[in-house]
This record gives sequence, C-alpha cells and structure tokens, in this order.
Amino acid sequence: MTTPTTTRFPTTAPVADDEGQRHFDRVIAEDSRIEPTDWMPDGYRRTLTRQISQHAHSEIIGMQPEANWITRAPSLKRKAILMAKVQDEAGHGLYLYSAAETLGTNRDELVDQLLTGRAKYSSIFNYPARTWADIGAIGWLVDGAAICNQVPLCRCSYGPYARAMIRVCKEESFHQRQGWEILYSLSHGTAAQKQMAQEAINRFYGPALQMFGPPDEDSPNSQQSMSWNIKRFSNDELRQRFVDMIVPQAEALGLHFEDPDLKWNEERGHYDFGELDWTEFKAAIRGSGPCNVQRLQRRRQAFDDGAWVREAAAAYAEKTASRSTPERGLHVA
Ligand code: FAQ
Repeated sequence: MTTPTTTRFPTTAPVADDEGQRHFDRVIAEDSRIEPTDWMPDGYRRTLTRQISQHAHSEIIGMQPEANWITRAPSLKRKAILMAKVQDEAGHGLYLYSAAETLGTNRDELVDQLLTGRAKYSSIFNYPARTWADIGAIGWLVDGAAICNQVPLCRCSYGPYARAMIRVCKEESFHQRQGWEILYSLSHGTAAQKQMAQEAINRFYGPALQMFGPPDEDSPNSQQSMSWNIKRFSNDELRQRFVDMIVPQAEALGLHFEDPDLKWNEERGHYDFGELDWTEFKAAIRGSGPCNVQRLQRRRQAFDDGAWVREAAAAYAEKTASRSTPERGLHVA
C-alpha cells in the first residue's frame, strides 16, 4: 500500500524561465524568501530537496540512539523527559519532510531513498549510546551542534525550510539543556559518575565536530548554497563557532576535551583545535560506521511495522472523501 503520490504544492501558472530567473535573482539579492509556487532554478530545487530530506532522515534516525535508553533512564522523570525529546525529533522529521515535499518530491520517494540506502543522514547517528552519560553528551554536544548549524537556517532563502527551523531550534535548545543537566548531575556526583560523563564526552567530541560537514576545501556544495542564501556560513565557520561555545561550557561542567591541540589563540580570538578524523567521517557516511547497518535495519523494520497504520489512514481518507461527495451530501438530513 502506498500513500497518495500527488504533490500538495502544484506550481501556479507557468512562468517563462528568463522572467522566473529575474524574479529569483531579485529575491535572493534582496535577501528575501522563495516560496513553493515561485519559479526556481533546478539546481536550487535539487540542493534544497537533498539538504532538507537528509535533515529529515537525520531527525528520524536520530531517534534510535536515544529511544534505546527510554526504558533504562535512571528515574521516572528522566524517562518522561527523554520520551518527550524523542517525540520532538519525530516531529522535526515530519516538519522537514513536509518542507521537502513543497519542492515537488513526495514523501514516499524521500522515505524510499532512505530505506534503500540512497540518501544520507547525519554521520553522528551511526555511533552507539553506550551509557546513560552518552544521552547527556548527545543532548549537550549533538543538539548543541545541531542548534549552531540550524539557527542560521532560520534565515535560509527557502521559506518553508526557514519557518520550520524556527520551531525546531526552540525545541533543540531545550534538548541541549536537558543534556547539559544530565552531565552536570553526573559530573557533580560520585567519582564513577564523573568518569562516566568524561568518557561520554571523549566519545562524542570528534563526531559532534564532524556533524558540520567536511572542511570547506572539501565541501562541494557550500559555495553554491551560500550564494543562494541557503547556507549562511561555511562548515568550518560554524565548527569554529561551536568549539568556541563548548570549551567554557565544559569547564563549567568540570570536564574537559581530550584534544591536545585545543587551546585559546589570542591572535585569532578563537580556540585552535586538532585535526578531525576525516577517514572515520567518510566511513560513517558511506555505510561502514559502527551502527549504520543496525540503524537502517531498525528503520526498515519500523516502516514495515507501520504498514497497518498507513493502510488504515488511507482507508479512512477514502471513506471520508466518498462521504463528502455532493451526490451523497444531498441525502444527508
Ligand atoms: N553527515 O558539500 P557538503 C540533529 C554530506 S539533525 C552525513 O559540505 P552541505 C537533530 C553532504 O550531505 C543533524 N553526511 O554538504 C538531532 C554532502 O553529500 P551529497 C542533521 C554529511 O549539504 C539531535 C557531502 O557530505 N542536520 O542533529 C555530513 O553543503 C539529537 C558533502 O558535504 C542537518 O542536516 C554529515 N555530518 O553541508 C536529532 C542540518 N556533512 O548529498 C536527534 C542541515 C556533510 O552532496 C538527536 N544540513 N555530509 O553527496 C546542513 O546544514 C548541511 O547539509 C551540512 C552539509 C552542513 C550537514
């Protein structure tokens, strides 16, 4: 069974390419918004469909490492908070699939790209959450990196994506604080708890910094995306901003990053940090990270398990549509 395949946002009356291009260029130059019914270059549409759908897949796959801890969270309150966070991630995936659909590719196709391994999702979600402290590290570092990357996307030139990002960022800020609070409790607990928090940070520091993408000189999409006002900052600029933010936060937690090259550079006014393991990064996005196989298997299983819900929703939609036909309406008292 499949869900309807028509796009919900058909374009308005066709516009000649040159007229459309002039309008598009003006909107970008004015730093204004492109909307779904506006003419846009094919490359702009493709780039956004790729980025937004990868982002949606990341949110959905990103539920797995955390969902795995719901039953093992150390208190009822912690379980409730974690459950709410995982549900938020599902919601983010849904806003993002909806935003991607406005560009003309329906959700069935986007989901199929994920399930058949044709689409990427964030490298970070191919790492396991081994301890409860990892849930803290995911909240603080992974959501922290996500916010740093996504706040500028609230000013993305594509209206539906920019608007979706506003709510997502607000929720991510809450997620980051819950991660911080988990780590704060552990780092101010017993020596063993503090050690667990430190080890979680050791595991997540490098992969969290890799979330911003490859170095600028190896980033094929950045330049064009920046000229279209999709991305506002380069991968390295955002990574630097993130490092500058988390170093004092780690100090406040009483924890540290195991990076021998991490030190304040007075001249640059930023922290220097060590080279990241880009071989590991490439493996994680090509399918051979620690959990790639498990993540996709789980997602496929969840998709199959949800078949009855999609069937029921389609049957209900069909029934509702047939009841609202005018002929039938005449007979309703
Ligand atoms: N992982 O040319 P660039 C979250 C790919 S959401 C995997 O630099 P671009 C919430 C890239 O797609 C986290 N692939 O690409 C949460 C491209 O592939 P392609 C997700 C990566 O697009 C928290 C190729 O490498 N956030 O965490 C990665 O200009 C906790 C070349 O790279 C977003 O998606 C990576 N890390 O810049 C949920 C934000 N980096 O298709 C649950 C929106 C790069 O050309 C729990 N996305 N690639 O073969 C973006 O800002 C951008 O897409 C970047 C990459 C910055 C990720």
